[in-house]
Amino acid sequence: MQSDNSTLDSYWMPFTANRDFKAAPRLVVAADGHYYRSEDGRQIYDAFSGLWTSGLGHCHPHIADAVRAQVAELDYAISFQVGHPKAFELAHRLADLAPDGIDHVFFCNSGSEAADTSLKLALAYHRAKGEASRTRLIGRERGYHGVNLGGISVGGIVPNRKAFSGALLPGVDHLPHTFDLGRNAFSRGLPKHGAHLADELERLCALHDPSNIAAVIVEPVAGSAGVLPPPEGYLQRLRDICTRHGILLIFDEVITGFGRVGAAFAAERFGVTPDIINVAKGLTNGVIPMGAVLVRAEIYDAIVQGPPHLIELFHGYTYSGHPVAAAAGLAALDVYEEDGSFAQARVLEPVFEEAIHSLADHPKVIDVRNIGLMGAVELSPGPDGPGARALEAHKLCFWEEDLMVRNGGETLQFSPFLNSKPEDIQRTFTSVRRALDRVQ
Ligand code: PXG
Ligand code: PLP
Repeated sequence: MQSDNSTLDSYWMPFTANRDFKAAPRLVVAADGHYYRSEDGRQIYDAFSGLWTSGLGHCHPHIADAVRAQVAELDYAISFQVGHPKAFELAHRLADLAPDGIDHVFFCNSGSEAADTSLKLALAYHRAKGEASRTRLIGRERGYHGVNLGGISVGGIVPNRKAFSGALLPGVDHLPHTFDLGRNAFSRGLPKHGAHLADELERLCALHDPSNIAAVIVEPVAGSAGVLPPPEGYLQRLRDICTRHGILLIFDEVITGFGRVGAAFAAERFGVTPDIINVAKGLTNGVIPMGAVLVRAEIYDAIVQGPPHLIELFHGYTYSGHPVAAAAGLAALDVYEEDGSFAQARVLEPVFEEAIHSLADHPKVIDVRNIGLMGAVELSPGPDGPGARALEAHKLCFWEEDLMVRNGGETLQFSPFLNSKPEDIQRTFTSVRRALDRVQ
C-alpha cells in the first residue's frame, strides 16, 4: 500500500521532525543483509547498521530461525519468581564474554532501561555496603544514556534535557565533554589531547567528598553526540580516580558493545575495566528489543543478601529476560563467535578510516572522527541554520544515492556492518561526497 499523509498522521515518531517527514515520507518496507527496500522498490544500502543495532546485517537467517522457533515454543514466561532456561544461558554467555570480574547480568529491554537500572544498582550497592551517603551521580556533557529520567539526568545533550529540567535528578554533576575541534580536528582513532579532562573528576571529589559519590557513567566513545572517541589515556585516568575513591565506574556500551570497536566491548579494546557495563542494540543484533546490565561479583554479592526467602532487589521489568529476546541474543552471540565478527570489524577499521577521511578535503567538512567501525563527519553550518545541512544530506542520500546515512546535529554518522564489503564502504563515501557537493 502506497502511504498517503492521512494514514501517517497518528504515529508520533520518535526523535523525528514529524511534519517534515510526513510531507515526504522515507519509508522502508523490507530488509535483507546490507540493504533495505524502500516503499518505492529501491534497494538502499544501510551505512548505519540499523541504528547502530544490526552489525551482522538485517534478517540474519540464524537469528530469524531462532526467533521463529522460540515464539512458537515459549512466547512469554512470567519473569518474577519463575525463570526459563534461555535467560540463564544468555546471562552465562554474556558473563563469559565480559572482562574478567564482570559476571552477573540483569536484563531489561533497551539502553534507556539499562542506564536507569545501572544507576539504581550503584545506589543499592553502596547502601548495602553501609555507605548510604554515596548518592551523587556523575555523567558527562554531551553524554547520551537514553531518554528515561535517570538517563537524561546524567546525560549531557541539551535538547534532550531542556524541556524536562524540572524532573531531573538532584545531586548530579557532569564532567566536561572531550570534544576539542581546535586541537584534535581530523584525528584518526583516539585524539591526542584531553586526558587531563578526566582530572575534573578529582575536582568534583574534592568539592563533594567522595563519600557522597556513588558512580560515574560515561560512554567509552560518545556515540549520539557525534562519535567522540576518548582522548588517549582518558579512560584509564577516570578508572584510577574511581578506584582511589571507591566510586563505581559505569561504561555505557549500548553502541560500543558487540564488535562496534573491534572487540567484544570497548572495555577490552581500551584495556580499561569498569564495574558495570550497559548493553542493548547489538545484544540481539537489533532483532528483538533487549538491554542488559553486566556487573562485578562484588555488586551482586553485596546486594543479594539477607533472609533467603526475601526479594533482594526491588527492580525488574515484565519483559526482563524475555524468551524471544533471549533466543535472539543467543543466536546473535553464536554468529558473532562463528563468524569472528569482532576481529572482522578490526580488520575493516583501516579501510573505513581511509574511506571516511577521504572527505577531509571537502569544503563543507570541518572534522572527521573515527574509531572501530564508528565514524562522524562534522559539517560547517549551512545558510539554513543549525542542523539543516546534515538533514538535507541525509535526504539526498536516501532519495538520490540509495544510501541510508544518519544525521545528528551538524554531523553525518556512520556505523558500517561488521561484515561489510570493503568496496561498499568506499562507495558509501563517494555517494556522500556527491550529496555534500549539492547541499546548501
Ligand atoms: N546509551 C547509549 C550510549 C546509547 O547510544 C541508549 C543508551 C539508549 O538506548 P535505547 O535502546 O533506549 O534507545 C543509547 C541509544 C544516534 C542514536 O543517532 C543513538 C541512540 C539512540 C538514538 C539515536 O546516534 N543510542
Ligand atoms: N504500569 C503499570 C500500570 C504496570 O502494571 C506495569 C507493570 O506491571 C508497568 C507500568 C511497568 O511495565 P514494564 O514492567 O513492562 O516496564
